[in-house]
Amino acid sequence: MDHAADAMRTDLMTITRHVLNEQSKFPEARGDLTILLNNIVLGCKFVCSSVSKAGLAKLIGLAGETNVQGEEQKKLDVLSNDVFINALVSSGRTNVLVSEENEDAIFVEPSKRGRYCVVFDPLDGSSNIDCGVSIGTIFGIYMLKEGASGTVEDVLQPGTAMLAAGYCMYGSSCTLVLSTGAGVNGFTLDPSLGEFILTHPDIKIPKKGKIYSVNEGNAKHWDGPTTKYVENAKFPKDGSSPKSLRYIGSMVADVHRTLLYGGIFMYPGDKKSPKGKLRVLYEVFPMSFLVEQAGGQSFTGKQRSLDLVPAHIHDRSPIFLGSYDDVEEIKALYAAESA
Ligand code: AFP
Repeated sequence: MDHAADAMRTDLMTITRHVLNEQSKFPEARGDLTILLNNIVLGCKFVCSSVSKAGLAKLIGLAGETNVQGEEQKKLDVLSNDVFINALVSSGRTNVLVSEENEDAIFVEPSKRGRYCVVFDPLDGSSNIDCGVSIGTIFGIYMLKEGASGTVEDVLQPGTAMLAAGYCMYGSSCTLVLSTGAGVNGFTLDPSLGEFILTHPDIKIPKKGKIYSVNEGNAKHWDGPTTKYVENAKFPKDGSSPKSLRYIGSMVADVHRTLLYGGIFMYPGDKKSPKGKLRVLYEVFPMSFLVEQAGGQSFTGKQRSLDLVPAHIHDRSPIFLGSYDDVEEIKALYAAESA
């Protein structure tokens, strides 16, 4: 980033301005999605500020612990969940919410209800908080179907029914990546302005990458196609260079790198956990939506990830996402196995 040039820049594309521009392409739009997204952005700013102060404020620790002043402290993931629920409900535009932190779906009270359902993981990768590794919030947005009253069935929809999805990464900078179904854009929080500024317009994932990203500690339990893919990545038979391995263990950070640099991110099913680890509604779907919008692919080992229909709000699925050609390769290995 050219900071000197930045200081001179006077025409800033903030996320609000960007979303309003998108809205203006739909004359029938009432601005509800814009208001909802604004509230999500507010939640992200709040969590970003809490994450960056976590060490200082002693926010880290077990939920219910007390700090040196004897005050009750909330663990960061509990705090983030409260922040997002409040931001979403107070937007007056939501109906059914699903959070990674809540066992059951949340039904917004009638006076505050709107037309949107939001699925989210308020602080994904929270086991990384204590060592300062990037973590993030992931979200996906559905619209209630015509005549729907707001039940759990309204969120048990395939990923193809999602209207918008995004994540906010709390790392060396705070970056929000968003798609409302017309490409993917990345915004970086300018702390001095308190605004997310468009810094990564129209993100396109490279068609083929040089990186694979997976928890290799699980290799003992992998199925044939995953094992073969990783073997080929390390010892390519076509004379190409081996791929690099990068794995942070924080989905937002691993997917963010994959979007920008290309390659493949995998959390496969294995003999111990046939459905893998990652949750369909608020991890697999939003990230698959973004990767497809950026020109990549997302596959479960059996089908396109966005075609899944979850039976329960916390269902899991294997996932292979990233550069188009790299996902083609794993698809071919699964096809060969079932042939
Ligand atoms: P935590 O929230 O428990 O840290 O889990 C993070 C996560 O859901 C996702 O962000 C990572 O991609 C994945 O789990 C890492 O899982 P492994 O630790 O099993 O590799």
